[in-house]
Amino acid sequence: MNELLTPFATRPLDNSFAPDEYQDARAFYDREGFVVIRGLITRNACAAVRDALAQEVRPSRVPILRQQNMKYERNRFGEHGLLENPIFNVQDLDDRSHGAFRRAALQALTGEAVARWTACLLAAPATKLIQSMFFEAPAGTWAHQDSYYQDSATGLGQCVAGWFALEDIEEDAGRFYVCPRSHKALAVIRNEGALDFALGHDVYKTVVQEAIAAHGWQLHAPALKQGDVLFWNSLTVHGSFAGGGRGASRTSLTAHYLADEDEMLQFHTRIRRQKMVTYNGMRVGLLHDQSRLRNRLVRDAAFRFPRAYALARRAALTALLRLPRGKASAVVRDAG
Ligand SMILES: O=C(O)CCC(=O)C(=O)O
Repeated sequence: MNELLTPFATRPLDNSFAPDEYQDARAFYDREGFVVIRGLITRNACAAVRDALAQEVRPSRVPILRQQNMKYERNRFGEHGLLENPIFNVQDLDDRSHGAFRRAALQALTGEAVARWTACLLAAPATKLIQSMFFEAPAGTWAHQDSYYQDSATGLGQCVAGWFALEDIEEDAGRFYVCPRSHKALAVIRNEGALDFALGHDVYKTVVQEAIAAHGWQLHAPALKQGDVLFWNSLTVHGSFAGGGRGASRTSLTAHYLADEDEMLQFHTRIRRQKMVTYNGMRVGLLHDQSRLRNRLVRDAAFRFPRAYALARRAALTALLRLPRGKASAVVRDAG
């Protein structure tokens, strides 16, 4: 197990709060860069996502955009039968093939209790969901600040994300970790120059590792039970551990939220406007909406010709990230 001992390890309840402890939890979040809210999602809501996964997602052969490589892939199952390629943006899934799963996931991510918490942590009257992911197998996600990929156009650090445990997460299931207080201790590592996403992503990952070592940060991975949500700031360094090899699952969703009137800043470069839908009264941003024929044609081409798609995507990103900053931030694209 690669989880390190942390100052919190002997006081495990210190980082977690009940769903009505707004003031104390907010103060903790501001200071530490994360907070755990216990039992925010109902057991029924967690079960609904797991059931739809079993009945609808698992048997499907439809290619889906994946979190780890931004490629359209069919489901891949490991030796223990867990879904190995995490899903990127559940809200983009096509209702015809994945409607029950999409609805159940959005129900969990946009429910009233969650909306109250994201509003509290962002000190905003209302919030919107701009990005999400779904995991079943351990992912071993590299340490990063979300800000490098997306953040708030109003100000870096004004985006909050949540890790939603849809079952009890065992110690060797590839737990999610944060580096407490890193949101204040570390200057934002910018998505530019030798570190840019198009050509310098691996350099970026190394630089984050070096920052963790240089600061002597502990990787703090709270034990999350079904229904718990860990919220963190877009400047907080975080990632997840590799699994222990026993086949323990980490069925979970993550989601990133902004104040409703804010816009997504992508790659520290451009404001990325999104097509918005409303779910449960919360606005939800789409990026690759699979209900649109045009996006399904792109998906099918990307699936059939993955190398050509990856090259075209990299060329487009390189062009965008190498534009002078002023010009790039003026690039405003409609998406969805
Ligand atoms: O749980 C994981 O493996 C990574 C999640 C994450 O980094 C994110 O949602 O930003």
